[in-house]
Amino acid sequence: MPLPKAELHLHIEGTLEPELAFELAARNGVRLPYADTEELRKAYLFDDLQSFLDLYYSLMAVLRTEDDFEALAEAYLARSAAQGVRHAEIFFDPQAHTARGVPIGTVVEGLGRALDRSQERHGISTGLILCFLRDQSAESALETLEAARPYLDRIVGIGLDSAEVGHPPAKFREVYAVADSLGLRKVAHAGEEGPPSYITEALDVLGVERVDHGLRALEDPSLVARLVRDRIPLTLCPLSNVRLRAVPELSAHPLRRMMDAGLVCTVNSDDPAYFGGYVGDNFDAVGVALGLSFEEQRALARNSFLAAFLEGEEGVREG
Ligand code: ES4
Ligand code: ZN
Repeated sequence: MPLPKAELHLHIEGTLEPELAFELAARNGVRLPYADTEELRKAYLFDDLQSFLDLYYSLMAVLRTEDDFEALAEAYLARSAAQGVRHAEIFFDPQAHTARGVPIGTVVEGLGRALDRSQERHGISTGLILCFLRDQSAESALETLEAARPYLDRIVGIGLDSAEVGHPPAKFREVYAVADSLGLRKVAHAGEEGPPSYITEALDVLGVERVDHGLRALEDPSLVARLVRDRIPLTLCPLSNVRLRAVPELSAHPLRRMMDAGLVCTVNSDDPAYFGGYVGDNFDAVGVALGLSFEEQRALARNSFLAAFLEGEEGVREG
């Protein structure tokens, strides 16, 4: 039996498996520049974040209808249930779809169909986190939040993703302030490829409650002290970090050092279709590579519930 866990760092578009991509391409009359799933899988060799993002955005061309987004979310929920996921806070990238002429309502309503029956069918409670693409303008982020207003009852929070370096958190000060006034929870990717100062800025300027990745936090001891003191959770993604070459190999991953420093760490899958595994696979792989005991793995799983935006539960900062 896998450990019960919450998944807090998961891009739903990053769960698009090659088989489903080809199925949706055929259904929608979209031509993919790969002969078959095998050839597509061979393209999953990345040098860095950008080389992954290029493929990630291009493959989204197959996602067009509510049915497509429903199928995508249903497949993720079924797979993650088998790996012990009981709660999932799911990122989505509306700008990657609206830019292609797919309205945000199609995305949210389609995903929502699968999420609405998730508790009953898979035993997984869910929430959506709307992510802004940081390599797009601050104005576009504000327009996206406006377009999302009719769907806010489905959305627990906002996040910030895509190409990090050169797009510091402060660029999005205004949209985070508006989201805060709407009662949305706040997270942001920071310190994946970008410097530790981006983590500090996400806390100071955006007021984030969790940091996505935060991998480079250890480079700044005063930042580590602050994250420990304020019990700010980090959503780490070990297999992602190896595939995108943020760490050279899993045995060199800083997770254990971060846990030993007293940081509130969680383990997540990021884009499981692209990075070689779902969240249980991440636990297993990093557990072996770093020699994590069962107790240590259980602490990581417990952290995931404490760090979740679950109503009426004891939160990590209160507990
Ligand atoms: C992402 Cl691994 C990663 N980093 C930043 N943005 C992303 N969007 C999807 N996966
Ligand atoms: Zn991510």
